[in-house]
Amino acid sequence: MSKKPFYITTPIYYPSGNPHIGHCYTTVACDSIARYRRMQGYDVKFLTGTDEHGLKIEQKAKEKGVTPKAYVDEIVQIFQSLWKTMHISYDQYIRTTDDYHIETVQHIFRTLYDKGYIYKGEYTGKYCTPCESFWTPSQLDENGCCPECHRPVTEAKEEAYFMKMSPFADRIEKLLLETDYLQPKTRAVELVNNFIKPGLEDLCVSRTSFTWGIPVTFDEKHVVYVWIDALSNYISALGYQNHAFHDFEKFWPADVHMVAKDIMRFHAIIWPAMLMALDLPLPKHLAVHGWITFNGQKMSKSMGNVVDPFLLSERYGADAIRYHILREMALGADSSFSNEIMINRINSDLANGLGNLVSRTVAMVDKYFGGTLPTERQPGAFDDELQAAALGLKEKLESLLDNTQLNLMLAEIFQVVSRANKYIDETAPWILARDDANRIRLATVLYNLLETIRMVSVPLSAFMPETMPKIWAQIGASEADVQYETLTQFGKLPADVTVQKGEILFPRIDVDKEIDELNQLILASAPKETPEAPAYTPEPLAEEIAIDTFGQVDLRVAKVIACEKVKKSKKLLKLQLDDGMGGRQVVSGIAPWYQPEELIGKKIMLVANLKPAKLCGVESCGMICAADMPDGTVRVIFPDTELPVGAKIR
Ligand code: ME8
Repeated sequence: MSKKPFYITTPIYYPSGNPHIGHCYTTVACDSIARYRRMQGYDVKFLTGTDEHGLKIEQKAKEKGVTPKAYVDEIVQIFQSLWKTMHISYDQYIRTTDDYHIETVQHIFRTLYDKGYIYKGEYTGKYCTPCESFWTPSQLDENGCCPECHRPVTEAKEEAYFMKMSPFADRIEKLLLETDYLQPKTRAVELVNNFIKPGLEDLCVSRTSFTWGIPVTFDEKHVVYVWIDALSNYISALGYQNHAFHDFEKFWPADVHMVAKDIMRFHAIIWPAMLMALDLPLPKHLAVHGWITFNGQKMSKSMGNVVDPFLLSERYGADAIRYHILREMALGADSSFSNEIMINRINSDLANGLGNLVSRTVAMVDKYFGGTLPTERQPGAFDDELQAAALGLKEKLESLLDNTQLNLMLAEIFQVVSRANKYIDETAPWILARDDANRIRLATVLYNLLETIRMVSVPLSAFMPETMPKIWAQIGASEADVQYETLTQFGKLPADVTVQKGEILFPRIDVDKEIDELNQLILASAPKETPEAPAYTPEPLAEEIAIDTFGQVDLRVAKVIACEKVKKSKKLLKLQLDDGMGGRQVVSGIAPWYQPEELIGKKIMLVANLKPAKLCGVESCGMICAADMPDGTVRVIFPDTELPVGAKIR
């Protein structure tokens, strides 16, 4: 019987800067789904790639003095190397500069024109260059800026092609409100109210003010609007209207497009309209997740140094990072990233939970039975409960997977891990081992533990593909023992299984030491004041003086690179500052009024020549300026963000 096809896609990312942890989230989530579906026996196609046209790329390339193609080629390599590091098992990597994609886009544009859905007109309106999006005045935010990224928009007026949207409005409204296309559904109402109810406006689908795009074949001064170009990737990759691939019949419609909320509108309205206009079936699901935030803002390229996925996976392993980001994000909600939360989670779930379960179990089989269990069994208390937990997993996971609730899948799996660790405490194998009469019971307990490890490791291999084969080697599981179908069977490992002690899977991390080291690394890699910025040499520190006059105090601008609470203190925050002079640590009594994340990235005023002191045992080299509010609270003084770090305040 031929396998059922399953087609899943990430967005194609802009190669306009290095990939960051936000890109990792979508890609790792899709990878885990793709791996799970493959395990279930689907014929999976997993697509990712890069969206390489548009004004933004053209401008960046110009700034660097290279061609747009040379510019994107370099960044695409970094994306691909990150996906290798993160064990992303994509089946195809599409680049919108690939010939076959260009062929498809040109064909789509022509077809929509021939069908009368695209017409020529004049565009006047607002354009957000970073988002490559046109907006009507009513869609702008309260400051007249882009409603997505809140940056200023520009006035645009030019001859342009438009796509009629109104013929599709009713069908799109039904798609959003009456089907389960959009996951989670809560977002559908918001889209309908904001974009469809006020009247779906025609979409400007070509540009003439720049050239880095796909030319309109019948009017070459126009290039195709980057979103029409980009969205088409999902079908050009299958060979729709091109000669390179022949998978369209097999894989279309897609089973899952996964994106974050910033680009939901394009996938929930424009993409369905394009497909309707082309008379093509619509994708089955659009899974929309929230943002990984840092400092309360969407994690973006500029924060790449604070949360660099290459650095994190080098220190903790790609699987730990994959686990952490998937576990933290609930579909639809944002998830706030912090190194401390990540390290604590690695310690609690992976080192103490899973890692400890495997190493304790294998060590006991080794110690009490020389590595190979005897075949006799003696069931006892707690066995049924453990088995039921392990056997119940498959059904729960499948239903969560259908709703793209990956965080809950991991929560379910780790509940079984906890159950198994509890079973060790309940059955106390070390006590059983004291009396030879308990030998068979002891072997049964250890076998049950090995089986439970096997049964959690199978679904976990979709999420942590590097670690599970190591576990299988340790618990003596063969390839046949870890097939997905075996999840219905408790007792698959051979009765006389032989274990193999192995490396520690997730070494425990010393949180304080690690955070300090990370901060040092972050500080070292922090972009110094941009080289293009006017050169500025901070004045040397003033000599230490008696404290009379204000002028004797050396005040400087500094930037908060990292910040965390001081343990055992309700009042103190510990801040790592870039002061333009090599960096320093300051402790400040502002914890009642500020969350650490709120301060990271901000510039502050620093009393820079204060004698170092210890507060709560933590060294503080300077003081942060703050002022009292009438209500007794305290506000930090944030100077003009354009002031260079190290600037002397007079
Ligand atoms: O929008 N948290 O590309 P893009 C979570 N080229 N996910 C994030 C994220 C964050 N902080 N930041 C980015 C584009 N992402 C277009 C897409 S598709 C036809 C064209 C992820 O490089 C998330 O999936 O700006 C988001 O939707 C995508 O990156 C946008 O990436």
